[in-house]
Amino acid sequence: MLKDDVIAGLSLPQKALPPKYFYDAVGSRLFERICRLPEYYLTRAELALTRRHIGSIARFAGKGSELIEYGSGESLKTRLLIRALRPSAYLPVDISAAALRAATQRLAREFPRLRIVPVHADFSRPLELPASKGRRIVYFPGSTIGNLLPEEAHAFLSMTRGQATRMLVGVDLKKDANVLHAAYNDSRRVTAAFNLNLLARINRELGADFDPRRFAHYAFYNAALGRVEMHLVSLARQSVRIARHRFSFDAGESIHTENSYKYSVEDFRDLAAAAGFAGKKVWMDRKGLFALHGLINSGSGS
Ligand code: AVJ
Repeated sequence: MLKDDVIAGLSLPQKALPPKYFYDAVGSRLFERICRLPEYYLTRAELALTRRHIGSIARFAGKGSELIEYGSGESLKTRLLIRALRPSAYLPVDISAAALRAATQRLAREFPRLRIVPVHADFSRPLELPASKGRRIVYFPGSTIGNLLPEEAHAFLSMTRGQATRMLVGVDLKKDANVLHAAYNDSRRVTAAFNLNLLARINRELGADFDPRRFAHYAFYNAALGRVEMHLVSLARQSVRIARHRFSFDAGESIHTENSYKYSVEDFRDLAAAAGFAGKKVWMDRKGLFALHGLINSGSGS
């Protein structure tokens, strides 16, 4: 599927690669470093708001419910939530088998009585979850939803409507473009390494011959579309071989590797409403950088 997606993406008029492929072992480690960067406020802001509002978040989620998390979290905020919620089961859903295993093992050690049901799946497509034994809450933190186009986010929310009546979604807020720019152009160039690792991964796994030194990390806030875009820009006219395919790049031509949509509270509530969810609660950090939305399935009557 990496191969098919790479061939298809590089065949588009605007070359593009899906951001879910950032997270191989090297990329996952780079992402953890991004989360600790001074410029990358998202992780700290979401953790701060979770600490600050954990009581009301857990009450909204319903103590003792089954907790479904998209993008398996062995993270601090997930552990806070588990401690406060005491879920009857925890179902982490992740595309990466390695990440899923690591999260499961670590949480099993920390919460020996918690029933953990790992689900290895790509949630950019509809998926079936194991049958539930009770009330369920979906947790989708980290502004991962920002990677989806609005129409994809709509489809994802509609799918989860069949899985739980309530949902918690972490969403990065719109803010000063300079703050956004710094977060995706850090001075240590970790984000650049994260972006460029995608080419190295394609070399490793598909035997391609990308020269990552001939591409540059480029990230900017596209205000008209409300998203940060990441690209890899070709520094020269060149061609690259992948399996039996060749792809040509003009100097300055880019591969679009990620969108990171930013939503005001209003924007996100409108998106959720169109997918059948009412925005019931919203929690923020003190600086107003990041939001956690508490959504209720509009048809559920609860
Ligand atoms: C994990 C998708 C929320 O978009 O901010 C970090 C990934 N990309 N730096 C984000 C990312 C560049 C991140 N998400």
